[in-house]
Amino acid sequence: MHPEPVDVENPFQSDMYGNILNIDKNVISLEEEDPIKLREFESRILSGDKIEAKDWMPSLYRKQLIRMIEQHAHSEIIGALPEGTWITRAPGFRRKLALAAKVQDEVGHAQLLYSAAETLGKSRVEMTNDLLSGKSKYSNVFNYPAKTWADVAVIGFLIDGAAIVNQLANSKGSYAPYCRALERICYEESFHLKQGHDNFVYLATGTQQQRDMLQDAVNRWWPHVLTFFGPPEKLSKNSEILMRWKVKMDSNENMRQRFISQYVPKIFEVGITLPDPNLKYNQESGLWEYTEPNWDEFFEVISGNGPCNKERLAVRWWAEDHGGWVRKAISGNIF
Ligand code: FAQ
Repeated sequence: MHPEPVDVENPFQSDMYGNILNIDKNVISLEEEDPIKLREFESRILSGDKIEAKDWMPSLYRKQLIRMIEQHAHSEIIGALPEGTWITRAPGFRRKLALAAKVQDEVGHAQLLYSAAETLGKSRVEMTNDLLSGKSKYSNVFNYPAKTWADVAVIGFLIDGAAIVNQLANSKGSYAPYCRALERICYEESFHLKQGHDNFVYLATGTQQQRDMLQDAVNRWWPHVLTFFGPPEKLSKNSEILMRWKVKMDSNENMRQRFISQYVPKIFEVGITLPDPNLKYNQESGLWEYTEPNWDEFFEVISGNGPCNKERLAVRWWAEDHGGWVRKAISGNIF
């Protein structure tokens, strides 16, 4: 039985900007916004200016940013879990140290991102509640199991690689607190990528058993890696407004193409294949052709019905349950 969601009056609720709002109720359409303020806001964005937390912004910009940054923060926390289960079983002391440090970094990224989202008026407690209740999403890829040590190599190389493609682009975006967090995160992700690449190449150039294990992990993860960037345009309901406001700096498909161009050659270079007979570079269009991932499965997974959704949230509930006394003790409210 799950405990009640934490109390939103909890003293750890952020009020550092004094603007805790009922975000959903306060969202108005663009037509209802003050047209002069809206025009000024959009021309600032167009000129490459950054928006700070206390600047005027349309309520929809605020809502969209909270949704996206919060989802990103949850992804870092939940993303630590598949790899985290391998810390105790890492092959050797150095691999164990590197993995433990990487997993800690991911949790630190969540901390940075929750802080960035808090600047927009949603408290950490509300975000935690929304993760626990299943209301908020997190990256679909972390709802699949890390079955072998090779999965850790694939996550470190390909998922971190995908994350860098997305985050490097978006760190040039319009909302300053998010961009500052992303810049810092990208430095650390680049190191994770080196760790993942080293692990990947080591297995790819190892014994037949190691190569087979890696190939199996790549076969299982490849379709999910492609979905990491989100659905194609026709299914992407948020992209248009987010690109107009330079929160997302490119479309989901362009980010996916960029990733494929950078990483497919690196995978082939070490003799690993990809489980897609249609994957090829089209010289004429300058784009990669590939088998469309199963978007029905993707939407099922992000609706809470993936292979590991329940298991992942159960860990968060456990942490909530067992960490409550620490929050109470720090707040002085121990009874
Ligand atoms: N997973 O309209 P769009 C990491 C949802 S960081 C789950 O295109 P949007 C580090 C979307 O929310 C992990 N849901 O959505 C690490 C929307 O539903 P909603 C993640 C997804 O927001 C590495 C619906 O589909 N990175 O991995 C996904 O414009 C290794 C329609 O889609 C970020 O969060 C998905 N993949 O574009 C950690 C970066 N894609 O909310 C540990 C910031 C879409 O309207 C180990 N986020 N949906 O009900 C973004 O750039 C964007 O949010 C996208 C999605 C590109 C992910």
